Amino acid sequence: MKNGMLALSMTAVMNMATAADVPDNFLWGAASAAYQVEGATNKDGKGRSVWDYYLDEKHLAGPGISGSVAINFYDRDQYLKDIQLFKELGLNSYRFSIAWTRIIPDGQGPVNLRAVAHYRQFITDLKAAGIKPLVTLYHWDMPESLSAAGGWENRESVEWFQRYAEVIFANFSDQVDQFVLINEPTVEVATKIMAEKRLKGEELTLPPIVPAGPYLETSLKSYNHILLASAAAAESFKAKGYKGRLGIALPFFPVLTTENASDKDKADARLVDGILNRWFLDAMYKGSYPADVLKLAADRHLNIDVQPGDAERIHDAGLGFLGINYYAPFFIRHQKNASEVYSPEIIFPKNEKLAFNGAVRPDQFSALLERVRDEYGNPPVIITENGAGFEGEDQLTNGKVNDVNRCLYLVDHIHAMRESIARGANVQGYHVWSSHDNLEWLSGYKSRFGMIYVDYDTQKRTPKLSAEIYGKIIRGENISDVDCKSD
Ligand code: GCO
Repeated sequence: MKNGMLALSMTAVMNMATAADVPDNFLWGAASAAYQVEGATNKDGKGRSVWDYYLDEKHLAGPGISGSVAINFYDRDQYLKDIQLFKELGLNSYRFSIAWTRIIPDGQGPVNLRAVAHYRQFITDLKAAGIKPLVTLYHWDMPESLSAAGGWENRESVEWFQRYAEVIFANFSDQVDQFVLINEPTVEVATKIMAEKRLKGEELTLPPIVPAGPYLETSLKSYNHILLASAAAAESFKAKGYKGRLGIALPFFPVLTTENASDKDKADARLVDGILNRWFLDAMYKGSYPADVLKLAADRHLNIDVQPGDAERIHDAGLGFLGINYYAPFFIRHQKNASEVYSPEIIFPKNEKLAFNGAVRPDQFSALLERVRDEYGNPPVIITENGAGFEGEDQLTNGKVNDVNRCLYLVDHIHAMRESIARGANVQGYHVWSSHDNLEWLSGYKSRFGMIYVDYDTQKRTPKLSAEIYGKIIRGENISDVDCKSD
């Protein structure tokens, strides 16, 4: 074999993303969230969530854009067809969320049995197709009245959520043995800040996902309450002796600086890592909040409502798995001429390939998984979200959608995950965000993330190239980058 050919075949081997080398009973899945897919926002006695308010009433994503129809996933005729597509794809796991406002329409009052029956039927239908449910209790859709009472900024949210979680466990734990309690605290808080700004007619260019300045206090306070709410739910689960395991889905952002970063850039990057990543991991696995972030809050006299015993309580709740949502790293630098010591800003280096949620960096996915292995005792991990969308990519032409960039993204990230598993990371499942194109919050329907294309006018579904290739990976075929080609 000529040297060149050897190099070529080595590359193909290196980039192979097969289903081999994953633990037994590995979950190969896809994910979605209630408000992004269900529609039927007035059906079966549903109450209003803050997203009904933001989009249906206040049109924050633009005129006529809301979750009132979405991809019609609440409808059984429709979702049965979707489950059939999942089955054809080979999924053995599906992550979806239950809407709090369907189960307890006003957030705190009586339980709505029609909604309980709906989700019980959905779970029965999934399981009949051989697909295991991974059920998220809360994916951003805070009941409107509770949001008006301060939402996660109010310490009472811990009890609000605990009661809701108790209702879910009582009604579903005979059918479901793995629950994700809360989804993506940091991104939810940032999105809410952005929505509230829009309500006032102001616009932020980016959601304040890297909290600084006026947003730091609100963010840290909410993160603490969200972690406490998860701990409280886990205490109830344990006290009742339910069988199964609980987790929380956290979006992690490896924090990078660019070449020639200054000491100030590096110091800000370290704090951003403290706020977005270590804040959660340290509390859960070490029983303390990171000292550098607490000092920053103290120096600024912020009221973040961290009380003695909070972090220990979060640690002692002992969640059974860590849900990781990974999309992209952040590149951080210190803002020019900033008066505050900690004044980070996100930058998008020109040499990076960019998806909607940031730079495409599978190497950082591996680095994250191995950091959790090395610094946090290698807990069981389920990848609860990983995926991408690219400007202008999802075009339906002659009945096909050749989403080559999404396909490459998935192949390369699954490969990176598999390498980390081979190096000992305790990863037990992987879920693509998302099964279908759906409502991307304040961005409306423009940004597509699905493996299944949705025509929003007709609700017709078309599995994309990425779905076909993901199915092959699940079936154990040797897939590499070269398989992601349009035909
Ligand atoms: C989440 C995510 C999803 C998004 C996805 C694509 O909170 O889990 O924000 O809801 O749709 O991350 O941006």
